[in-house]
Amino acid sequence: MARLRRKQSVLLTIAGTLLVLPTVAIALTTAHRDRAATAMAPGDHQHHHQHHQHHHPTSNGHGDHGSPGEDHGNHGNHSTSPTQATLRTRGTVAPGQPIAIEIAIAGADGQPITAFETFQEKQLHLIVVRDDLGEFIHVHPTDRGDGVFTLDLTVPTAGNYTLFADYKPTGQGEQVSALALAVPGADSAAPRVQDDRTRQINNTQVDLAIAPAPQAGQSTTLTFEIKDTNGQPATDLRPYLGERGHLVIVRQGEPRDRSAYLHAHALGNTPPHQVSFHTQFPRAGTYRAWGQFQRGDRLITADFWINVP
Ligand SMILES: [Cu+2]
Repeated sequence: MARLRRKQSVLLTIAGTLLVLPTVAIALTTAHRDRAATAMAPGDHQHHHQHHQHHHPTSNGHGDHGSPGEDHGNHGNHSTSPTQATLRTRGTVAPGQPIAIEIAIAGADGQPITAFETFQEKQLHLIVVRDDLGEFIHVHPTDRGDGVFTLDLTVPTAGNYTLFADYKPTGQGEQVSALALAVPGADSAAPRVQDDRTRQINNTQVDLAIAPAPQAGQSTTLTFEIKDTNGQPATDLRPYLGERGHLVIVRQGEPRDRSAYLHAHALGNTPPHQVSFHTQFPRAGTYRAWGQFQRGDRLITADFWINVP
């Protein structure tokens, strides 16, 4: 990753995937001092592909490979098409100030995808995580209507970030695209891994229980208990984005593709102050989980580190 800073460039890596299909990946590089928008030319795919592979040397079986054209040739018998997402930034990319970003969604044929299903009240959910898991942002870019989503994104600290765009083109399943964004600046302090299972956020206490104990490849259930700091169960939990809560889990380390991202859906049949999520950690590693819950008019984000052997 330090390689990026030495080159003083912003690397924008684009990986669009379908859930079970191999990833279609595109990457492009642009000098960060270039204030002009960087457009992707169709012929650029091959040129930048090698750079992308270099950046993600440990792609797994679902990892990044091939240009959209190659993918179509190799997997043309699938009934749905993979999508590709392209990240563009305008202006200066720096911490603490808005970064104008555009995320363009296209089909394998390169044509923009303009129709998206609303799920969890939005058409695109964007989870922004610093690659050492030190920062987490959950935002919803605006659909411009032409296959491009826009947002002014402010990240608090410098570093290498991955943007996980979660969306459903109409008639297709949920898709997750991983997009890399390098934010130049002073090195950020590495986050402290805490393995306790209690968080206090203002007057709210959130306890996490995981049963059975997490293990790579095994299903497990994460249950969050939301209480007042005096121990009384919360009675004012409301739906957040149409569900009892949201849970995003991201794995530390390479590869920074969609395989690092887990998004679980809340189960319905739990007591009013508990929210449970069923998930499976696909591989061993260090993960960080962010549970988000609406208490009255306040959004609570409770984070926990999870070591998966
Ligand atoms: Cu969202």
